[in-house]
Amino acid sequence: MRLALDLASKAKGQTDINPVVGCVIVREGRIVGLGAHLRRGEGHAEVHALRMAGDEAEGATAYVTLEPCSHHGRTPPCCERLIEAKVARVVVACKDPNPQVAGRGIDRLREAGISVDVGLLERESMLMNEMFNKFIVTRLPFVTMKSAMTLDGKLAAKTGDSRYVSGPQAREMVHTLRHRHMGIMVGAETALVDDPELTTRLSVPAVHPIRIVVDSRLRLPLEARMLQDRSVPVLVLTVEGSDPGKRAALEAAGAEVIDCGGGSRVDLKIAMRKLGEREIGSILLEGGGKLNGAMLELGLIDKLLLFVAPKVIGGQAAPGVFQFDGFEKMAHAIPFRDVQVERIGSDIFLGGYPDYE
Ligand code: AOF
Ligand code: ZN
Repeated sequence: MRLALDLASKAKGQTDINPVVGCVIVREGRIVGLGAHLRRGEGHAEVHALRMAGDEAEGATAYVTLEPCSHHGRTPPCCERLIEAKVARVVVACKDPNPQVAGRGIDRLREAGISVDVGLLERESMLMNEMFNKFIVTRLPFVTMKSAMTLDGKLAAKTGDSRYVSGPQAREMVHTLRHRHMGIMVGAETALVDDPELTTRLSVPAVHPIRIVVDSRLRLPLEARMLQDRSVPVLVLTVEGSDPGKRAALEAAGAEVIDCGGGSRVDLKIAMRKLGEREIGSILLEGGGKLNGAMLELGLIDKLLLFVAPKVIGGQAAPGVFQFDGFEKMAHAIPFRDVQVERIGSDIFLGGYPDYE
């Protein structure tokens, strides 16, 4: 199962809204088949592993990181393939939360006389697919907020300069994160001040996320760097009735402009729903402070990844990592659970999940 999880983890970021899944088939103490789901619409992990195993699948044990599917999606059901191949036993790490499966795959295998064990390395498998697990049930994107801040919680100096808060190792990790999310989102302010490309730049080829700018007043300049590269879409989220001239110009420059409510500011809940409808299953939120604050206040951030650089920049006007009205009492602060801490180069990495209860 560890090997199956390992295979699955290598495909992170390339399966679209689909989960990453690995499968290892073992017979009489030997591995006879290996597989991973590599791309939405193409073979599931079990199919690849069964093909490799051929006749040796008969009487074998299949280790799968996710419950074999029971539905006809873009590909036929895996549980039927396992039954046809006469596998004797299937070990599953965790159940598939997809309402079209949700235990039916396991039931089907058992009905066919196959012995099924569920729960081996379950936590690892669930964690690996946390984005899929949310999206497939809610149809809303899983939002990971990533930020780099100084010890005094600042994203930039009072002048706006932010190159760089964190060190090179932390910055490299950010590009891996971009590869693993379907969308990347920033506020108009960040787009104006930093003029980011928002592409994935690793030492190896990688997948670029769809770029999303929250821009109520359509302030994104036509010269913005992200508009120069048309190979990756740019979505501009705005409000009904924002400047029609600017809207037409942005569209002519290749951006897609999407209305999210009729207020003075983008309704972020509507925004998440509309992005979900477009099957953007995961979003990396890269600030700035106002957008981070608004997203947190609305309970729209699922996970936080923070790089804390051990330095102080100071400045009343220097932007803080979460800007919102705030709470009256420390007891009302939003706590984070499952907090993980690591050293990344000279920085401190902190991960966790906001608990909005
Ligand atoms: C498996 N093995 O390797 C994967 C599974 O429409 P499709 O064919 O792309 O199927 C997608 C659904 O199948 C997905 O939502 C999830 O429930 C399941 N994924 N199941 O048995 C796999 N990737
Ligand atoms: Zn399947």
